[in-house]
Amino acid sequence: MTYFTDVSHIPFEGRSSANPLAFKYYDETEKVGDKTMKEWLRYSVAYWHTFNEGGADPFGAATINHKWNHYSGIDQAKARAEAAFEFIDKIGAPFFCFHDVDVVSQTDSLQAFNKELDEIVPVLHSYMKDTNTELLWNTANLFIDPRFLHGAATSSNADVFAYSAAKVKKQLEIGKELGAKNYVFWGGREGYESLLNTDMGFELDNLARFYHMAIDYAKEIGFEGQFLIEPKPKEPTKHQYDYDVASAFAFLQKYDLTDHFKINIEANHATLAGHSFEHELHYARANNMLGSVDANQGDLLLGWDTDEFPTDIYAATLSMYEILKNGGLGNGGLNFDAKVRRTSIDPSDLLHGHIVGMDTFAYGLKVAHRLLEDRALESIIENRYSSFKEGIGQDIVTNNTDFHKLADYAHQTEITNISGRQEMIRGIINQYILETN
Ligand code: XUL
Ligand code: CO
Repeated sequence: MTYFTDVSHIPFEGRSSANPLAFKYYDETEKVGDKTMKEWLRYSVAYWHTFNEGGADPFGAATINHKWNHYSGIDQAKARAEAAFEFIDKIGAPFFCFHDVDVVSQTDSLQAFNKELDEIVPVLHSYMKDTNTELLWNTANLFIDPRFLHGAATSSNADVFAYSAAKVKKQLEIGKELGAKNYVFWGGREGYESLLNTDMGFELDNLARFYHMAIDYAKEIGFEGQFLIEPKPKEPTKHQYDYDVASAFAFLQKYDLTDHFKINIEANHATLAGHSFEHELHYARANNMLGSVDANQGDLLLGWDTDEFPTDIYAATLSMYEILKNGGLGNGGLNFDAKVRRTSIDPSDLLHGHIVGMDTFAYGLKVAHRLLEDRALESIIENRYSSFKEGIGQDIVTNNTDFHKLADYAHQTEITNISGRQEMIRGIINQYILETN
């Protein structure tokens, strides 16, 4: 069956095109520096939001009723996979991502669930081959099942810890089979609702034990994907342990896990943590922890994770700037962890959401590349720190001084500061955004 009947594929038509079902900026073959857009951006379609989502919100039922969701059991899983790969092929994304419960229906027994997975995985594999699509990451959903009421790997119930391990074990096996580039841990229930009944230190020790066992198992079966932690400060849990990049990094350092993990940064999670997207990317890059990106945007007027498709060219420019400074995303990619609004009820709205997201980051990539090539910001930053290039500054960075020498120096020196030039920089960025072709 064909579900997306409007087009056979989304072409690149350039900035003057008036065709809403065409890319204006994303030309997958266009070279930006030494790589093509396709290679830099590594776009991925999120199975859950694109094919399972019905548009329900805390106050209203589902509004979106796509034809591929009119089935049940394994027929449902197969119809959804058929629609998914028709879409992925037409939009031209090289990757996709899924949770276990996205590709088959949640069932109460682990045995029945795994049996359905065993049935759908070869179907996914064959579509992947036919459409030349790769798996950016898969993950076990450790938050939706009522069993996870106290958490998963941080549950106060050891049986739930074991159940969580069984779910991750299965996904690592599937990841290996499908050649997953990464495995994501997002700990929606790994946190606490009340400190009054919580032993945080114990829960964090258990979380680390869980991750070490996952690493051991991956090694045992030859799973070669990169492990990723996806921070989020809250929602659904009041306080999530992987609050932001900084707290995830501190956790990984404490438990000797930095060699095995990188971070998957989601824009809307950064917003909820009170950070900008580029802050989180910069923090990860500075610590060699930037792994992958969930590309979306939030709404500053709403206090929850609205998971909108990214349309903000300014934010996309600054985030692509960080990604280029990082030399790209390695095994990672830009995964559209984004959903259309509940009023966008047609299959074609899914195409429009991805088109605008892919065009936004393609444009951001071009602007960021020009900024870097011209050293437009780099030369300002270099100048700002120039006092460390010679004299006392050089002594500091080469470890050739101490508090005695610094104090002697300070007593004899009149300090003169230079301007930070923020307004000028904002003007330069605007100019680059407006004048990129
Ligand atoms: C939830 C979220 C998840 C993770 C994967 O906010 O972002 O979909 O990306 O579990
Ligand atoms: Co996400």
